[in-house]
Amino acid sequence: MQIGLVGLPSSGKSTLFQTLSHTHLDDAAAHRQQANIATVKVPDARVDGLAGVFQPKKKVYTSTEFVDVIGLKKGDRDSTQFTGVFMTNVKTNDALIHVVRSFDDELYPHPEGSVDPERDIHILETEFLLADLAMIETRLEKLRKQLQKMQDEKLKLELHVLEKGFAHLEKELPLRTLELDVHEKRAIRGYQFLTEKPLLVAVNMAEDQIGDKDRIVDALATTFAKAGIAVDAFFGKIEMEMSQLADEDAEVFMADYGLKESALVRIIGAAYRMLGLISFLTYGEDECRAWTIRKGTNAQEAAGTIHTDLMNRFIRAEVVHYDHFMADGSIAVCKEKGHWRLEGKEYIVKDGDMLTIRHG
Ligand SMILES: Nc1nc2c(ncn2[C@@H]2O[C@H](COP(=O)(O)OP(=O)(O)OP(=O)(O)O)[C@@H](O)[C@H]2O)c(=O)[nH]1
Ligand SMILES: [Mg+2]
Repeated sequence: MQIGLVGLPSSGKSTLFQTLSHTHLDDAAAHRQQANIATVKVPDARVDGLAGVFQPKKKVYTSTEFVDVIGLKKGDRDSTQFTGVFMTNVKTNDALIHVVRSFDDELYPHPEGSVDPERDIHILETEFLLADLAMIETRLEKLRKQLQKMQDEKLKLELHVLEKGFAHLEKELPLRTLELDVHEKRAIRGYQFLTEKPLLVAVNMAEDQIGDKDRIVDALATTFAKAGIAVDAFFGKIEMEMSQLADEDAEVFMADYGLKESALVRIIGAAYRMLGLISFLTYGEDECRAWTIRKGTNAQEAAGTIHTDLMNRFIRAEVVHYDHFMADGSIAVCKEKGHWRLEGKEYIVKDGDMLTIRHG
């Protein structure tokens, strides 16, 4: 999974990037005209829980990539930077986090002259919307010409979906809220439209806004719900400091600010929910490990994420839920209590299921 951090200049993208990836960027890297990329382990306390029981040789978390993209200003969609550096680094992302500034700091003036998160969300959404419109317009022209010369069912479907998309964007609605069936979705997947990507707004707050956090987040979430946008908040300056502390120190620091989880855990959790992702676990004395799948994946497909051989030679899956296992204390007790069971290939895997694949 790859998640891009986008936003206006000086909104705190590089600050959040460093917080999430526990890296340190020098000034040049934080503002340079190309993207910073980091692979980050997805924290999962369940992997630690299993490791405590099985004492495996290896603990493996899933990972995700964060991309710190250059800042974008109003009107940038017409610039070469937008079509070049920005698009290359954003198109391939599975989801976007729009970092919006809510802190005020004279040292780093806001490019729009004042702090206004709602306006900034609109600015970026509008840039993306106009970029998608322009792309569809060009493509529609070509498609119509092609279809005059020859009849092709695939191209006809593409034309139909793009026309639908165009009308939707003209109503100032992002493509992520356009209802399409699987065939229609597939017909335009190659375009990787910006407004089609799942979007989480991360409001970068000043320390003294802690008491207002929920109110600000709820208000923005209500305003942007119809655009299919999720909203969360972080405290750029202090959370970056926390991310550089040892775990125990960071916990004390976080508690002082009333934060229950690190920015990384909160943001990854939000990204998983947005993308409809869950994790299942495998366990044993060799390795305890988390695997990411889409909600709705069946046991045979889940086996395929471990190895294609396991999918092809799938017989049954031994399944026990992590919560049951930890409460019961061992597989033997899980079996006694009926918490351990055998499931066939059609079984829909749940978040936190511990699987062992029986294969031929
Ligand atoms: N006071 C305060 N300053 C912050 C906060 N978050 C970021 N900053 C500062 O604001 C400046 C800009 O932050 P960056 O993270 O570099 O912003 P950016 O979005 O990456 O900026 P560009 O890459 O130039 O577009 C930095 O000097 C940060 O230290 C915050 O929560 N409070
Ligand atoms: Mg930056």
